[in-house]
Amino acid sequence: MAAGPRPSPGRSSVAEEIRMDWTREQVRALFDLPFTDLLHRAQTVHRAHHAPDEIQLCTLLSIKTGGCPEDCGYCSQSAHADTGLKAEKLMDVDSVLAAAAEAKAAGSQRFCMGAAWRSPKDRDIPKVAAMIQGVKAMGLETCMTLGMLDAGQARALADAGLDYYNHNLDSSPEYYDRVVTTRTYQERLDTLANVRDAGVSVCCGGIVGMGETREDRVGFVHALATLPRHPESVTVNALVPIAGTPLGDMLAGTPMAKIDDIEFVRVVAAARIAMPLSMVRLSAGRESMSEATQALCFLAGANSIFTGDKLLTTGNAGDSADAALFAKLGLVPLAGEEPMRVAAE
Ligand code: SAM
Ligand code: DTB
Ligand code: SF4
Repeated sequence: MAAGPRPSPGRSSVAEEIRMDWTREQVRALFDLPFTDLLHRAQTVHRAHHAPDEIQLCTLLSIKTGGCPEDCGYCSQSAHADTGLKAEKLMDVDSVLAAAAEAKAAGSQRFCMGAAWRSPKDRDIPKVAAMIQGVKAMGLETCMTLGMLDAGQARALADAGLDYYNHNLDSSPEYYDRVVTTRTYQERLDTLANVRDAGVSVCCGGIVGMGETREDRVGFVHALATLPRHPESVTVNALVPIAGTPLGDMLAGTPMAKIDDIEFVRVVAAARIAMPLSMVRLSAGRESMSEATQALCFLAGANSIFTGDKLLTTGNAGDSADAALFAKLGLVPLAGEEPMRVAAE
């Protein structure tokens, strides 16, 4: 194979400052590194900022399931999909707090509450605020993902004490309208800005394996790494293909039905290098990932997972499988602080 000059993947010193000026070429060059070089660099950056054996544990709960007006092509909860999922009303506060208490007892550190909304109605905010206050009072970090927020709604959640808001860019700007047509990339960016301005920490990531190209994966990591401030948490989901969703049906039986494991690890590694202080969460799709692939993701800088046997509507690895994996790999729950949160204090 010809060994010609490669474009530089940016500076390699771990002392480099946190940069929001990554060029797309630099991110592409990271993806193009030989796998062992990429992993070495990601692990070096990781160790400069994070304890390599500590993994943050987060638990998800769907507080309002199904019947969503948006047409996200991957989602079981879209009213446009034909997944047979029954739409439910917003849960009552006590049931949410009971689920949070269970998560806390199982060792979880953050409780993430998701609603299948395009955006919350102002009349929903007091109930959601009560959930935030109750979960926080248990000593859990709180995260909500409720769709688009205007500035006032973001401030109301901040006033209730919300720690994190999850709102994903999901893919590259170019691929986005192949995935969802009922909103724009710019609307996602606007909500992220409202969340930031309200002083709530940002959880933002996306999905790999939706039939996108390598260049879309480059564009996705580049979009995250060039936000005005890196997200404190970055979720990397592998598509869970769901029958009755446009993407689940489009990819079924094709070679793209499952993302290549090594390519998935490359996305994790590129995210780690481009956003050194962020917590990188190995998110949906872990249930069908081998232990070896998950171990490679941890080596590539992933340091957060969703625990428990359910995500929002689909299955997750489960506590006993995770306990066995942690024991095998010598991993422990996060004990130290999250670097970006410390930096902000
Ligand atoms: N409705 C809110 C929104 O879209 O922002 C919050 C909930 S939504 C389910 C949160 C994220 O879950 C999506 O942005 C997407 O990244 C991820 N997700 C949803 N369905 C998925 C699937 N089938 N496979 C992988 N990730 C998925
Ligand atoms: C994120 O990026 N992944 C989580 C969380 N944010 C809300 C959701 C994964 C959902 C997987 C499909 C489901 O369970 O419905
Ligand atoms: Fe609705 Fe969120 Fe699912 Fe899109 S991802 S259909 S906004 S619940």
